[in-house]
Amino acid sequence: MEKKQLRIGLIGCGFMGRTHTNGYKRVGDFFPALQYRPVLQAACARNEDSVKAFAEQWGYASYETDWRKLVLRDDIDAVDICTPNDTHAEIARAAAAAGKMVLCEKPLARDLQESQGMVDAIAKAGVANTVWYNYRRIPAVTLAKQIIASGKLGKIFHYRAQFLQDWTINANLPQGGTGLWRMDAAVSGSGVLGDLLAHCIDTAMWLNGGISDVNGMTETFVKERMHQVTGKMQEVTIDDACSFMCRFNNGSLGLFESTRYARGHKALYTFEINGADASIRWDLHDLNRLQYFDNSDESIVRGWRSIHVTDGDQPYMNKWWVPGLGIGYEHSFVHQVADFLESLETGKNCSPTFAEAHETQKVCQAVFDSAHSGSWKRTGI
Ligand code: SOE
Repeated sequence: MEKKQLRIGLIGCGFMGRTHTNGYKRVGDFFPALQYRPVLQAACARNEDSVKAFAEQWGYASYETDWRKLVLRDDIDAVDICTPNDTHAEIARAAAAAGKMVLCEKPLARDLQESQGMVDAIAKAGVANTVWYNYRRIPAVTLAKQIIASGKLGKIFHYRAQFLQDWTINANLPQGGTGLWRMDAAVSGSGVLGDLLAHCIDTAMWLNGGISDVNGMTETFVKERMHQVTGKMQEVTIDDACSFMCRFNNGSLGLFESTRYARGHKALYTFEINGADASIRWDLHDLNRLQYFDNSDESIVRGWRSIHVTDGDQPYMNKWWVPGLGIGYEHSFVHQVADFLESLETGKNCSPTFAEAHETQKVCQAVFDSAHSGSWKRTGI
């Protein structure tokens, strides 16, 4: 069958540029029934040498050094934004106005005002859109969603999540500039709140519904760092650590923690949900497994089951190898591409849309406001 082309214009050729491109390249081989096929039409970054090298290495047909030119090109159907957070809003608005589909890396924006503008621009243009909260599409996490939706957990009491890293403990690590823009709040909007907790919040609201009230705290452990761009010692304005407690609309209580100061942890995302009848637990370092406790099991064998989510009946797994053989982090991006392409066939949204990611932004904003005021804040969700 002749495939319909989806010509991709990728902006930003760093870590996320690679994960997304790998998704575009792999999807056709592993999801052959899809009607659409991504075409690597153009890559874009400011530095000509590096974008040229990236385009050659990954197989893009052309490259640009100015994103404004890229979003206006007639031979681009979808713009994929993999740039630092301070550019997401402007690029997304321009791409939508040019009638392009828009895929955007998380977090959607630096703050609520920016993300609202993006949601409005997308709605006005009526273009297909999605935000890369990739962890939803790890099969064990998608299975958790299915188990919860089936009602097996019963009434939910608790939701607990952590995202722990340790890469900024060294006080001599500079801030700002290439590779370190996540350390500069002017560019990133926030520290671990937008970078790590946003993932936890996205998964949590997908699994357990809206978060209504939050009470948060933040800390910046290293107060000054050399800024790579200015060459000067400057105040650090990101949150190095951020935790919050919250209430969900379904009556359950939540506890969330993220930090870049948990020595020994490189990227440990975990969550646990406790219901009246069953509990679920997941750990990124053992991503093919879902831990499941079902209180209705016969008492002599009752205990935590460790489900190896690699069977063809389980989400996405009939597309990969044979039961028992695991997959990895990169597959979550392949799955998101597959779901986006499928959404173009069905006309249904590919979740999370910009509007859904804006809800995550509302929680982040409320946590930020709470941490700065020392009081509970409503999210408005
Ligand atoms: C930061 O270190 C980071 O790469 C985040 O930006 C990603 O979103 C997260 O998935 C892993 O950690």
